Amino acid sequence: MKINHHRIQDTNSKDLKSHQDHFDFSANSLSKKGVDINTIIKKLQDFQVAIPSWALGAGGTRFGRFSFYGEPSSLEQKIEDVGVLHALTQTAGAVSLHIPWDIPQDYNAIKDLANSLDIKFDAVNSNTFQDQKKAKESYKYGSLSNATEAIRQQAIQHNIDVINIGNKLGSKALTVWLADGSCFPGQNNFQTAFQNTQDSLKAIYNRVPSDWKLLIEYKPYEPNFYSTVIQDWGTSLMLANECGEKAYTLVDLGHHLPNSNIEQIVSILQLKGKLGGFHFNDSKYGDDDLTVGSIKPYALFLIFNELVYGMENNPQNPDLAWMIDASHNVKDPLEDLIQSLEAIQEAYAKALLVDQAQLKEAQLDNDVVKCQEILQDAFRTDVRPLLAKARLDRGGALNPIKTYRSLDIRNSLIKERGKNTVATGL
Ligand code: PSV
Ligand code: MN
Ligand code: MN
Repeated sequence: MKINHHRIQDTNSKDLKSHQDHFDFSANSLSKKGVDINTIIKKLQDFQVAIPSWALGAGGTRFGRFSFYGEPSSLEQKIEDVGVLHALTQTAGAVSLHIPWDIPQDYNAIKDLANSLDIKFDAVNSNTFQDQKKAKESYKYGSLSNATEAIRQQAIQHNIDVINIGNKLGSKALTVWLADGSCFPGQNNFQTAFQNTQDSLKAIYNRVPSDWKLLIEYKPYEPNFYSTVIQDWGTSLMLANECGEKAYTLVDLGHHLPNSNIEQIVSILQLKGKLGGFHFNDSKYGDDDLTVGSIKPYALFLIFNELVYGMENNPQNPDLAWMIDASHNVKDPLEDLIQSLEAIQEAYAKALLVDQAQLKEAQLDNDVVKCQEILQDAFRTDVRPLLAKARLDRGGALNPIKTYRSLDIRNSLIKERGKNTVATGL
């Protein structure tokens, strides 16, 4: 399924006049404040977020899964779905694959398809949290941290295989997320588990191509509920430092204990030049993987404020691998991803509005009230007309959800793929 760009333009035409009015109003008021609108629009257009292959089907929970029908059941179909998202939003120009769920059969055909939809291959993700069919060893008690050498070796080899697959597609990063840990006190020796993980990661790192990054993701709990080997950003940073300069920490918004100051974490990692990737989602309680910005939009804005500061002031930190990491049970996954993409762009645009020079001055004056006013003034600005303009100029939809619905895309997918589709995923 491929969206015809003319159909997007047709849908846009009905809303062009009201968009123009809203845009003119925003552009005028922001210009009066000295904001360079065109630079912001260009930055929004350049900001591309990878869609994970596992978010395109209804995710479900361990209690059940309710299909949305017409979900993709092959890698080709997953890439086509990302193509739909990208055509509408113009901000989903990459896909992140999970191996072995997404092993390509025909590399050239997959690359051609992605190319035709203007989609790049972002970080590849390894999977040592599930046992695979025909695997000799089990990861029930851990993978890279396991006390048994043969199990560690199998997990190391899997990561090397993932690098080789990613290399053939043009990926430039390997993301390692480990479920390793323990469920009960005494089950594991913390030091041995950490040391094994460090040694295993180093063995993988030695096989990372020179123009690649190794992204090390952390998470405090789940699926293990007593301890997790790579539990927090400090542990991830220690491991990245041990591995070397191509290794970085990856921050997933859902992987923190309640009330953690994530904006401070990303800020310090950038200062140290060690923030490599970012997984967007939102949560109320834990790793809920909810739609980005649906629960804590102000926190997301504060995080973006630090990311923007880092992108402008920390040349020691590389470009980040941006990805949405969410899975859903009750929404059409494509609609949900459109909402997430919009929330990301919105937080980014608002962070770009923060007057950094004024903020610095207010900080030096210890004018706490003014500091807060500067941030909240940016946060309270309606930037949606800027986002719409950024999309429109690239051929995207003025209102992606509305266009998705008026083009009846889900029903076309159901007609094409049928009802009984099963997407590979969590
Ligand atoms: C784990 O909760 C996680 O967020 C990691 O990023 C994984 O790669 C992803 O989910 C899906 O496996
Ligand atoms: Mn993640
Ligand atoms: Mn997660």
